[in-house]
Amino acid sequence: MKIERYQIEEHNSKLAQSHQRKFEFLAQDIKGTEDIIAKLMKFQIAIPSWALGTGGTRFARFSGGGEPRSLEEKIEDIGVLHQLNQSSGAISLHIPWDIPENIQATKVLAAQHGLRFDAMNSNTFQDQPGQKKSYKFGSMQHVDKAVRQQAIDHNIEVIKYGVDLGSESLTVWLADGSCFPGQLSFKRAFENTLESLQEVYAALPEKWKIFVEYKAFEPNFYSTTVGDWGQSLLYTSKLGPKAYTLVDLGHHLPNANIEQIVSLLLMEGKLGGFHFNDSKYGDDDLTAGSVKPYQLFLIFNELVAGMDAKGMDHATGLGWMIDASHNVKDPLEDLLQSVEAIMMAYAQALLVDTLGLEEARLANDVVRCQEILQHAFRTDVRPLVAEARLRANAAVNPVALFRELQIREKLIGERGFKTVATGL
Ligand SMILES: [Mn+2]
Repeated sequence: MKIERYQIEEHNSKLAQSHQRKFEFLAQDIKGTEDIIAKLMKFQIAIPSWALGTGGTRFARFSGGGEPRSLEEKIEDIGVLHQLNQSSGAISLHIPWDIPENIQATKVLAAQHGLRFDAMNSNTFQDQPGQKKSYKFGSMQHVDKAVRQQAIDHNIEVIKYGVDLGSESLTVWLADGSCFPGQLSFKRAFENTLESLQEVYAALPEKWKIFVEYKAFEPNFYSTTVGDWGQSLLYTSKLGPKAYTLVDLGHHLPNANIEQIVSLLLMEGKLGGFHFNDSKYGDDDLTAGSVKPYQLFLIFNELVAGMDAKGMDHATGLGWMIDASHNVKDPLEDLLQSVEAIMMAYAQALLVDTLGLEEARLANDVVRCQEILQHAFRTDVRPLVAEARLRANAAVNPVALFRELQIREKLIGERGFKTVATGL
């Protein structure tokens, strides 16, 4: 499924007048509009291969129609998203859910859709068919070296697939932990995990990064072996310069100050990647910006400030990815909404009067600090983000065009009603 260029142009010309009016009105009050638009056009967010189908809850999964049945169809779906917004130019693969059968063909297909391969994701949180040892009691933390070795070997295999595809990073998320007090020694679990990670680290090619993702808890957990940013930072500091902490927005305890975490990790040069989603309670994997858009803006404000302080390129300095699950929405529409919300938070952060904020902070002018931040947050930046899309030959309104072109109906026509994408 590919969108024709004229279809995007027709859509854009219908909206041209109203868009132009809104954009010009907004641009009058913004300093450095062209610079902001250039940054927005460069910023790309990787789409995870597992977010293209309907996700499951702990109890059920209600699959939608026309879901991708293979890695090729997943790449095609992200290609459609990228055509619509020109901001989703990367795919993040999960092994073993998405093992490429023909590496060369997979690379060619991705290139045809303008996509590169972002971080590779390993999986030691499930037992796979034919697997010798079970991860029931953990993987890298396991008391049995043979289980740990299996987890290490798997991660090294994932790196090899990544090398072949042109990826340059590995994300490790472990569901290791315990369900009951006394079940494991915290110290031994940490030491075993560190030793396992060290073996994976040793297998990283030059230029590669390893991201250690943390998560506060699973619903049945008593302890988590990589439970918060402190534990992740401890692992990544001990591992070495290629190891970084990855922040997944949904992996914190309620009310955690994520923007502060982000700021300090950046200060230490240890923030590597980001997983976007939103939640009301914990790890709900909802659409980015759908519940707490102000928090998303505050996080971006710290990201931009921290990256600028270190002279990092916003687009390439960190790994940007969505990690979400779609239970009631069309996954592709949901991903378009997530990308839009991320771009808006980024655009708002670029509007912040950083010099004024710094002055106000040093003068203890708390009111002024709030005025500056909220002025940026309350600016309707949608025309700015749409202008960036327009200039990149994407759609002024991606969700509207997705519906106008009846893309889901066409995918159902091609793939059928009863399709289930691989993943959770
Ligand atoms: Mn994640």
